[in-house]
Order: sequence, then structure tokens, then C-alpha cells
Amino acid sequence: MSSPFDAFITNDDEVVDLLSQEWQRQTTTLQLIASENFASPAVMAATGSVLTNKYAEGYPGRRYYGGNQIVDEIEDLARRRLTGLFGADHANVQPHSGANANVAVYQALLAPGDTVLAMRLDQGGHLTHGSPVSMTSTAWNFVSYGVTARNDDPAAPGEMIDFDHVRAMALEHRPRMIVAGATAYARRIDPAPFREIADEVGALLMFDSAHVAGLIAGGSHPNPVPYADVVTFTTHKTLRGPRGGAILCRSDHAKAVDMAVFPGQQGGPLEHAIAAKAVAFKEAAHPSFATYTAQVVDNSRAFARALAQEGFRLVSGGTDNHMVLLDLREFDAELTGKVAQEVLDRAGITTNRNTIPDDPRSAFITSGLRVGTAAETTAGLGEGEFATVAALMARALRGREDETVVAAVRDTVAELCGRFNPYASFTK
Ligand code: DSN
Repeated sequence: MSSPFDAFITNDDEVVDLLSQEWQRQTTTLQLIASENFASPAVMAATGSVLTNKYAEGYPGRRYYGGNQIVDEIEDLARRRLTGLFGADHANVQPHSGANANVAVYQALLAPGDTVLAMRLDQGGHLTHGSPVSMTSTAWNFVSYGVTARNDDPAAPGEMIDFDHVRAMALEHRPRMIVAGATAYARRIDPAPFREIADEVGALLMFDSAHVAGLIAGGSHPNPVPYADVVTFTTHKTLRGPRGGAILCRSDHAKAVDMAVFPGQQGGPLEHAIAAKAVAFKEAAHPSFATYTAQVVDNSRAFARALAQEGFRLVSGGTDNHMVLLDLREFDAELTGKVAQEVLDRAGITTNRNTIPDDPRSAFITSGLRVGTAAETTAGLGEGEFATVAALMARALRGREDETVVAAVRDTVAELCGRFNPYASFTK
């Protein structure tokens, strides 16, 4: 199978072959992992550019290596575009990932052992929000908040951030920092109540907007920059850039944040990724990106409705963002997230298993499945197609013991992907 990579890598058949296989996988199966997207050809070209050759430890105008005149311009452009996009005082575009960005902020603004209040992993938080398996929990004293209890009344859905709990924990523990933001949470996160609670106890506020950075840039979700001391995010999820992280902060934190990223956490920045981030920030500032993010949310709502009609329980009763978190137990009490993910893989539908609040199963098995609309909205799927995808998921999972059912779903998926290829322009 040929792919656009054949032209660039002519002396390594093994890598060409594997890249072609991955190209094939991404364009013939459905990508529903909520943290993934299809970066534009321009973003991918910058990622594969000569900048991968350059060492540039330091920051624009203050490098530890020569030959960085052009690299300085690139990094400055990325920083300017990013502060403009979110209305922030200062940007650091060097973090290699969202995890690096979060840890750098902790290093910048906390002393070892300081108390931090963040969302617990099994309630929707991230590993770097103080999970016991993350170094963040050994370097700092994390205490956690969670979501309200499940409530099946659609007029008052539960499993939403419990602000009474956030406030009670803040008053009890007097954290130096409160972390807002989540990795498996389908609802809008309002930064204002977090700011209020942080002010009440004299805490700093960090907003981890990894998942929703694109929705914020497109105007579909509230911008935390006016409320938070620091905002961190990844650039490859809803923001649709290259893999990587970034930090926005108030000018009084700029020096500490920059020092924590380099030399505190990282060595040489990945300037090829930074150039690709600059491309993505420009794309996100275009009016068409707002149309895209609005469609992501509309698609997610349509997907959620259709999944509920198929018998899946929606954690928190619905969605306000790009993600739907499913509790599988009512669809099929025996079906675990692990098995569902594996069956859907066989059916050409890529998802990830996820714990749900108060999940009785382990994080490796889970009772939940997380799906998202960011990538396939880029490919062009609309609300009608997402309703079809919900039906295909249900059909494959109900018929999982019968390989002909799973294969038939896979054929339908391939036909759908044939009509909605995010990289159609590459193959013209
Ligand atoms: N937590 C991962 C995700 O949302 O897929 C990213 O770190």
C-alpha cells in the first residue's frame, strides 16, 4: 500500500511499510479516541522539517548554542500567536507534553511537599493531578476532589464536579494550588467558581485545559486565562496541532515558569514541534476553526443521544464537549471496557476503555469506554454519521461472539471512512 511517506523515505523499506500500514489504519478505521485528532498536512510538514536538526537550549535571544537566529524567530512567532489566541500575558511553547507542562508548573510555583487540590484520577482527573502512580504525588502533597453522586433524573444529572466538595477540601487543607481540568469529564468546566474558591483560601489556580484547549480557542468553551494564574494544555487534542504541550501564565509567573521548563525539566526544545505548534495556532485563529469546534460539540451531543438510545448509560447524563463517557454496565452487565475496546478494534472503531466514577472494576479492565468526536469531525463526519457510528458500535458489541457481525460492521466502517478521508488532498 503506498502512502505519502514513500516519497520521503526511500531507503528504509521496513519503516516505509510500517508508516504505510499506520496511514492505512488511520484512514480506513474510525478514530474515536477523545485525545486524538488529525493534524493538517502543514502541521505534519513542519514536524518533519529541518528544525529537527537544531539544538536551541534556552529561549529566544538567550540560547546556549549558536545558529539560532531563525529558530528564535520561529519560537517568538509561536509564542506571539499563542498569547494572541488566548489573550495571555506570557507563553512557553517548549513543553514536550502536557505532563511535562504540568510538572513544570508545579516546580515553578510550589515548594516540595506543598499541598495541591486536584481532581482524582478515577473521578476524571489526570495522572499528573497527583495520582499515587505519578511522581507528582511523591513530590507534592495532593488532596483530591471528585464529582457528585450519580443521579438518573435527566433534569438534575449527577457526576458533575462537586464544588461543595472542592470548597470543603480547600477550607480543610488550605492548598497552595488548586488544579482545575480533567481528562475523562464530558461537561463544561467553569473557571469562575474555581477562582472564587482559590481566592477564598489564598491558593494559586492552575487550569489544565489539555482536552478542551481547542474548544476554548474556537470559542465553544469559556477561556480560563482571565481566571487562572497558569493554564497548561496539550497541542494535539482538540487544538489539532502536533504532539506537545504549552503553558500560558500571568507575567509575574513568567520567569519561574520558563526556568522550570528549561533548565528545570527539559534540555533542548523540539523546535520542529514548536514550528508545527505555530502553524496550528494560526489555524486555530482562523474563523473556520470556530465552525469546526462548534461542530465537534454538536456531533458529540448527537453521538451521546444516539448512544443513549442504544442502551448505553452516559456518565453525567450527556456531554458539553468533544467527549462522551459511557458506563457499559446497563448496555451489558458482563461487558467490560477492556473487552469493548478490543471488540471495537476488530470492528474498525478505535476507542479507549476508561474508569467511570466509583468504578468497581480496575483501571486495566474498567466499566467505561471513552469516545470523542474531535478527529472524525476533522474528517468531515456530521451529526447523522455519528448517529450511524453509535448504531455500528452497538451492533458490534451485541454481536461480539459472531465474527461475521463484527466483520460486517468493519466493512461499513471502511465504506464510511472512504467517504470521509481527512487526508484526501494527499491522495489526489
Ligand atoms: N490522559 C490522556 C488522554 O486523555 O488520553 C492524555 O494524557
